[in-house]
Amino acid sequence: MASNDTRRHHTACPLDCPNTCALQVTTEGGKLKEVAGDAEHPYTRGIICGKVSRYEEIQNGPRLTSPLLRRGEKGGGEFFNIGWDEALDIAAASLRERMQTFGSETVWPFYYGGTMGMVQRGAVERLTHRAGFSRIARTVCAEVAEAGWMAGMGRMVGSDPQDIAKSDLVILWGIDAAATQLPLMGFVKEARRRGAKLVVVDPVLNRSARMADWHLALRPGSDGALATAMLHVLWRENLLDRYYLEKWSDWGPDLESHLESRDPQWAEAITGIPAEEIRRFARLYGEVKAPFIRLGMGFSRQANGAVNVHAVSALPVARNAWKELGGGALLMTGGAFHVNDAAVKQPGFMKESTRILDMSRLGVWLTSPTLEPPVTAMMIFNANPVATLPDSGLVREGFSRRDLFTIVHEQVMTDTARFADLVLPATTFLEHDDLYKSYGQYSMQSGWACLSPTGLARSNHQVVNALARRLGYHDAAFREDERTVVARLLRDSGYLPVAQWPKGHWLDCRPPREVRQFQGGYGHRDGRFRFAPAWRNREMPRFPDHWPVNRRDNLEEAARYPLDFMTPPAMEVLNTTFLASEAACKRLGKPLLWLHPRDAGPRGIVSGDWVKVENPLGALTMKARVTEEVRPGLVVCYSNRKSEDFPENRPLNLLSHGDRVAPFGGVAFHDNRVEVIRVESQEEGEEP
Ligand SMILES: Nc1nc2c(c(=O)[nH]1)N[C@H]1C(S)=C(S)[C@@H](COP(=O)(O)OP(=O)(O)OC[C@H]3O[C@@H](n4cnc5c(=O)[nH]c(N)nc54)[C@H](O)[C@@H]3O)O[C@H]1N2
Ligand SMILES: Nc1nc2c(c(=O)[nH]1)N[C@H]1C(S)=C(S)[C@@H](COP(=O)(O)OP(=O)(O)OC[C@H]3O[C@@H](n4cnc5c(=O)[nH]c(N)nc54)[C@H](O)[C@@H]3O)O[C@H]1N2
Ligand code: SF4
Ligand SMILES: [Mo]
Repeated sequence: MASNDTRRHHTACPLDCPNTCALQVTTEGGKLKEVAGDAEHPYTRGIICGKVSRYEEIQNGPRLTSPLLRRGEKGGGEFFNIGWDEALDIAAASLRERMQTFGSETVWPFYYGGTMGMVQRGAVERLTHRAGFSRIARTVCAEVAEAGWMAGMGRMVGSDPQDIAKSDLVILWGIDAAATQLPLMGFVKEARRRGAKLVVVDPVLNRSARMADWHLALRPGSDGALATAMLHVLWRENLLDRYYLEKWSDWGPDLESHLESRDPQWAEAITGIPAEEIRRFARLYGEVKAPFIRLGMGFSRQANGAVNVHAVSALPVARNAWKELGGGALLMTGGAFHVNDAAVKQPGFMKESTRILDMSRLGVWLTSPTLEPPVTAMMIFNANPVATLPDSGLVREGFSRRDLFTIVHEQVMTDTARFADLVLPATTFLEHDDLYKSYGQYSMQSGWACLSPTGLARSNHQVVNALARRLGYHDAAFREDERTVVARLLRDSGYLPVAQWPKGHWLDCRPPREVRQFQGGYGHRDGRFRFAPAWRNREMPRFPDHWPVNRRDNLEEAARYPLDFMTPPAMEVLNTTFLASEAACKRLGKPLLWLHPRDAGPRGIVSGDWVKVENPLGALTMKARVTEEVRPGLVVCYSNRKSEDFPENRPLNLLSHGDRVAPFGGVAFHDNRVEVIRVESQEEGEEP
């Protein structure tokens, strides 16, 4: 690619974002020139976010270009360059030594969402299976929302997001689509041009709520109460589809007697929304033709999140909102892709079942005196756990352990890479091949490399294969290239090879309308939606309800730490991806604590003051932004953040507790409690 020519390439956005946008990339003389949305893709329609349209800030930005070996203290971030051969020798020797002393499970490969490409993301699993390393339960993001949706529906599909354009009532529920799902908003705007109303259910007057016709600013963690009271109204006012419920659900007299007491008055006390407003919302929902609820994962990040997601998912069922195109609901689309990724992960390599460690409890595992065998080596791909996991004080303590050998494969220097013994430079999606499904729309896409690797960067796939061979595993699976794996994965899954896809770079995987809109029943064996889910956890309420298990329901803690604290995603970054770019950080600005005048006043806080935000896990100092955009009693700091952003040199998740969320684990990132105290200025306070 040495010539000076301009070329256009198709690929897909690899980031952990439901849109998985189809991209058109222009390169010139072997350099990235432009990243734009593909106008021909029916969901992307040429619209992508500002983060990725400025991808050159990462691609040509502060990239890691060579393997690095730690020089100073753990976490000090001092390294020197070494070659790949030496790096792989050191890695293999360190792993082997620990495996001999403690057994193979002492090694814990860890990965999450840096790239969502199926070949790169899951690559390390085949080595995990082959070597008998500890496995990972990937719970940090979708676990709770998935549990809530699957409990009732039994299948992870939903209405096509493109059909939002045909809806007459769009409800964004616990999702800040205007910040996190820009392409989706195109369809919302189209619906509104045709007369649809937009309702946002969110404790914060977020970007989406500012555009809405109606904003229901409920208390965090009270969505179950709101949805249950809506069911009450639909039932009492004969807005149910009785025929549909009879055929495709377990609706019955027990549920009706449960709903009896769950009226809007009851929900007002829990949600903080006036009963009359709840009644009006339920009627509107029951009376329009094609209401579409886009459920976000935002509202699942609460201790009672699964119960709340289930309760909201019951609404389209109750009135059969699925009947018309443009109606229904969507959480995620993952169930539409029947992928067999054995070619990537090689589950057959696992001789004996090895233990599975929950990623969200990484801090606990690394500091546990009793875990047997202890984790003494980690290999981290696609993730920045020091910043993104809860209880980050404990995570940091774990990574500081002298006896822990940590390998981090990264594109840029991060909070986590700083704690590595060995840092390996990673390619970007423009430099490696992969195949992408999506969790927010229904197409599969291919993405081939269009640039040469930067410096000595290598892909996840290549690093895994090279390391496997150094460890003495000579299976054919550790010799194949990425395209071969893509081809095999497609064949094993029953999909056409990429070269035969009718639309070129993407494949329409949309399930038929009666499947995605549940006109032929739900995913459970009896085909019925479950208003009474078979929750594994017996303490969970039998029917849609309010489940008071959140931080504020622990009265002792709630009294000492009187404010709810949430850390929803910021528009300018994607988790911590882009935080390595100075320009992106500038756009993001310094961390701000949003608090309501009613909470600021008694604490003597005005906008621009320095405040200390504290709870039993720690304290972080940031500036205050006094605003009515948050509810009284709620404070918010947009995420995610690196340690450097705070004078304490600790990441935002210092303040996030890591308690497991029912029923299967996951993190209640938006369910924390804090107290806020004004502190003397550390520098001239300017108005944020
Ligand atoms: N407080 C708070 N914390 C949160 C959340 C929140 O809302 N609030 N959200 C949570 C959610 S939803 C999620 S999904 C997690 C995300 O947590 P993580 O998955 O840890 O996400 P990122 O911080 O984006 O880290 C991804 C890293 O992978 C690197 N990377 C990208 N591509 C590649 C590649 O091809 N190879 C390799 N080796 N590395 C690559 C990037 O440079 C980046 O540093 O964070 C969670 N943390
Ligand atoms: N710009 C940007 N885009 C992103 C990300 C990012 O970090 N930045 N992260 C990506 C990732 S990994 C994911 S998983 C998705 C997540 O994206 P979504 O599924 O869209 O969810 P969020 O946007 O995280 O939802 C955040 C909203 O939930 C609200 N919320 C919090 N608690 C509650 C509650 O109890 N009830 C209700 N009703 N609302 C509540 C918050 O106020 C906030 O407005 O976004 C992806 N896209
Ligand atoms: S909106 Fe999401 S999928 Fe689309 S380009 Fe931006 S980060 Fe990627
Ligand atoms: Mo996520």
